[in-house]
Amino acid sequence: MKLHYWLLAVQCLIFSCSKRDKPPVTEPAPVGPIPTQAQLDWHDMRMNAFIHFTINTFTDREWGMGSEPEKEFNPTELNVDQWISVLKETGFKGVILTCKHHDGFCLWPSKYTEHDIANTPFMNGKGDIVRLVSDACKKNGLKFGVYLSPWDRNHKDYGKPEYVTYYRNQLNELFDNYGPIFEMWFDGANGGDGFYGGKNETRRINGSTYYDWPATLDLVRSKNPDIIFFSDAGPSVRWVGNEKGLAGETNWNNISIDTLYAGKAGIENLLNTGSENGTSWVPAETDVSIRPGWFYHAKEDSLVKSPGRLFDIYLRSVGRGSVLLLNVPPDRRGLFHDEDVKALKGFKEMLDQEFKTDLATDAETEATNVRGDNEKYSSSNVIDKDPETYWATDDGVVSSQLILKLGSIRKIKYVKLAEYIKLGQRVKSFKLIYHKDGEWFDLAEGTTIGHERIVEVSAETDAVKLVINDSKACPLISAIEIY
Ligand code: FUL
Repeated sequence: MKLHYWLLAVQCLIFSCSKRDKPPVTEPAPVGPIPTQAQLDWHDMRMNAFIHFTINTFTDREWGMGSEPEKEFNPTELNVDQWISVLKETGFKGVILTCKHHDGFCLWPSKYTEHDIANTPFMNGKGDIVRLVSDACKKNGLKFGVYLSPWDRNHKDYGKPEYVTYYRNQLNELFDNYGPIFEMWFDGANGGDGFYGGKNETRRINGSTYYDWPATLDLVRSKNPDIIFFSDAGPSVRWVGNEKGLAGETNWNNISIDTLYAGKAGIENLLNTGSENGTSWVPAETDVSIRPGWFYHAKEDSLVKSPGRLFDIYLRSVGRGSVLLLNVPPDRRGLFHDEDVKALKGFKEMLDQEFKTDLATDAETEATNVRGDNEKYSSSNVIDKDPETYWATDDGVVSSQLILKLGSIRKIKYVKLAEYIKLGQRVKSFKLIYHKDGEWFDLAEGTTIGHERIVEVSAETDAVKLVINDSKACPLISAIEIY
């Protein structure tokens, strides 16, 4: 054999031995509950809009009694395309419409009640706002969702089993005729007093048993298996525990929901933070209104949240791993008011401006531990803009560091972090430090990361280090962006 063949053979032997010495790298095992594909898609929507519109808009109330005459409902310049095109332009991916609020008035002509749009002057009783919104969403590529209040202050049977049948009949109407519907909102509010077919009394129900939710959920799932159910207790997504636009600084997608139900008192803090060892994946949805009230009131025109406040809410909701559900209520004309449109446009400009250039895209990355020393789990996965790749450490390595060298001194304002949540939420505690003139300084610290964590920072630096202090299992980081 010629010499170079010998050399080649020896090289192959060395290569195969070294390969044999290193155990093959395995994919990290999932930890705790993991999201369904429908929940993952919901997380990725980031921003949805709530639309509160009913007779309340015309009577200047937040909660109608259920006795309001249908003729009160009369938007004179209704233009649903204006609502949906403004929402699309300003970055919203889905819309949830109050098809029926607590007062029981229906925005579609329902076979099961007279207290609906068919008995109003609007389009001489021929209008159907659920249809218009669902169509406009389809046309503009937004997803459509429905709010159907379980509490009904108009219905004579509210509190009896007959009403639950009525409620399910209406769900059938909505899901059979107005789909696809991506999210269904079950409001936990049950105030007690109401019109109730003229009885004008207080009716109390047992929130944990009256509605028999499991049967209702089965009914809806038989029509749309991927439906996202919102209620205080999920099962798909949970209430964030307040209406201020504030997700928990610590925000676990995990929570144990067996003892929870919509409207249960005293669980706000638990809903806000979730729990590290919760047994189900039920992420928090952050609902908040652009105005003080949920419905339009002319006296609140000067109180529309400014672009800066909306941006702040974004940081404290989406930036804490939640999805923002921002309510924008149409006015009596049936249009989004100029003040709201102005605020939404300003908010979008701020988002575009603040997150314009990701300074991490060309960074040089290096980690103290890479799973199996394998390229597949390389630190550079955090900057490749591919949500399917991630940096991972070896099993058992729950504290680790990843450095991003920026190449030159840059002024930075935000660091965005993301976990690869398909395999469960893991990080419990992290720190950011930055480099300047040969020294390292503290930048920020936090607890959970989840779908996305936006950390506000302020520094001039040429390198940033993510220090994972603790994690439920080896951390899986899919993205780091620096602005
Ligand atoms: C609450 C309701 O009582 C409010 O009117 C509003 O619909 C809000 C989103 O949920 O529970």
